[in-house]
Amino acid sequence: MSAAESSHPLPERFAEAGQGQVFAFWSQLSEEGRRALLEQAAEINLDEVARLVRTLLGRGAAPAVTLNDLEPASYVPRPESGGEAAAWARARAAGEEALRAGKVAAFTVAGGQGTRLGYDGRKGTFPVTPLKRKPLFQVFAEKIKAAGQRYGRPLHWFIMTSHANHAATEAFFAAHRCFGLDAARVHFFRQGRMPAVDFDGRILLESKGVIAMSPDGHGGSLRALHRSGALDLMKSEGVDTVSYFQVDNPVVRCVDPEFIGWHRLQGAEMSAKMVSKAYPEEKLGHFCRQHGRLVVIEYSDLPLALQREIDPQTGRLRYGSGSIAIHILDRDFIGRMAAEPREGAAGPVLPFHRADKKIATVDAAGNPVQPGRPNGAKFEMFVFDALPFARNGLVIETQRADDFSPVKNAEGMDSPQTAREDQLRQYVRWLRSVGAPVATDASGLPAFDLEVAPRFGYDEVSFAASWEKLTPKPAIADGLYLE
Ligand code: UD2
Repeated sequence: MSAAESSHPLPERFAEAGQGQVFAFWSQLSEEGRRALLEQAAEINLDEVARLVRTLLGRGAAPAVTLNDLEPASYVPRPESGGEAAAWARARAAGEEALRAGKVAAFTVAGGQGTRLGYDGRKGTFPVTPLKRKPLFQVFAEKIKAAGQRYGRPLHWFIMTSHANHAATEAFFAAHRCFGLDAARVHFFRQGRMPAVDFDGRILLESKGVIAMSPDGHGGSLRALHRSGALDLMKSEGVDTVSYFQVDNPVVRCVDPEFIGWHRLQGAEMSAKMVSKAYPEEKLGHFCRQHGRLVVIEYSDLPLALQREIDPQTGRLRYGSGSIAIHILDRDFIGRMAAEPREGAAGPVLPFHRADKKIATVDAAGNPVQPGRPNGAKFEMFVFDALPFARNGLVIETQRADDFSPVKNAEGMDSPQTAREDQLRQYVRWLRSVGAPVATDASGLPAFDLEVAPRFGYDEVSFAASWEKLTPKPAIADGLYLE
């Protein structure tokens, strides 16, 4: 052991925790390599890793998700599906009031790896609009700016990145001057990471001096908001309500007054939007009640037989209430959920999920190994696992067309093509709502391209307001860009 190693407490702590292999190649590393390894090692909470190994990997480990005592959760239906219109109007008014008072911040999780889209972890830079090919981040930036103008209070926007895409994300915004937003109100922070372990619970090295680390899941956003100082900043700015959405969804309403209003009027600490699943196998979480608490059971955890089960009373899917990953969270609730658990300490703890993966590593001699089948596990937290801990957790219905068309796959379902078509259909609906005729096919698609800039309209209400002021009205034709 070298002088540098013996003088540093970390290698000894790892050895005591049975993780000494992390420093197996120490003597072969350069000074810089050693510093980098120590830095990585310092990110790791060894008690937490030991707990996860015991509870998720150990013999007799309890499954992370159980299905006993499960029933569908209730939700607040929209007026079109029988909900009370006056209550929705009250919610809208309350949400608008909160926006006018500057109490709301937007929050995007953009730390995913974007593997399915094949876009190298920088999904927010993906060009997504039909005509102008604006990237996802620009779409959100313009919606957030427009909402700030509408309510007379510019919004703060928090963006969670990963270690892999942080620098590229910041550079992208800098190159585009934050797409017209005040840079002082756009905040980037990196999410946490977790080490991958083999099936005996030993932390894996990716190479001799690099630990195999991966993002800790979007649930890690709660800790990262706290750690980065974002929660303190919100407090000093009078923000108490956080509007959470994913980077892959161009049609999302980044701050939806009805949703914000329902959350606040119901005194909820966390709320979620639901849509009816389009088909039983659609890859959405399921809103359920379990042991009296609101939970989301991910599509991969709910057996297909249950996903396909029909409720005989309604003739519809029994577990048809799908989570589209749009939430409102109270700032103080995030703070409570963000505490990293200490062994044996009480308090709410966001659970980790285990995912078995093929993890590139090194053998005992330090030679690279590319496994052909899973050789270890990664650990991730999911933000919706905070719901059961929330006081008055709430689910409201939304119309899919107004909130959800994700870009996940290169082709087919949930692809750039489907998102493009859904944006076009949305513009057509807005135009028709103000009486402008647009010819479409049976699926609502126009025969030509058009686009509406968020500053002209980012929902039906803001679109109608701009349209009314527009003179003369433009011809609805190929290439129409309303801005
Ligand atoms: C997510 C939900 C699913 C449904 C669907 C809607 C999970 C586990 N499932 O499925 O129930 O709501 O979305 O679109 O979330 N991210 C990070 N850091 C990470 C991992 C992910 O920031 O460590 C972000 C990622 O950039 C993206 C979002 O979280 O914005 C969703 O991640 P995903 O694509 O892995 O989730 P998906 O599509 O399996």
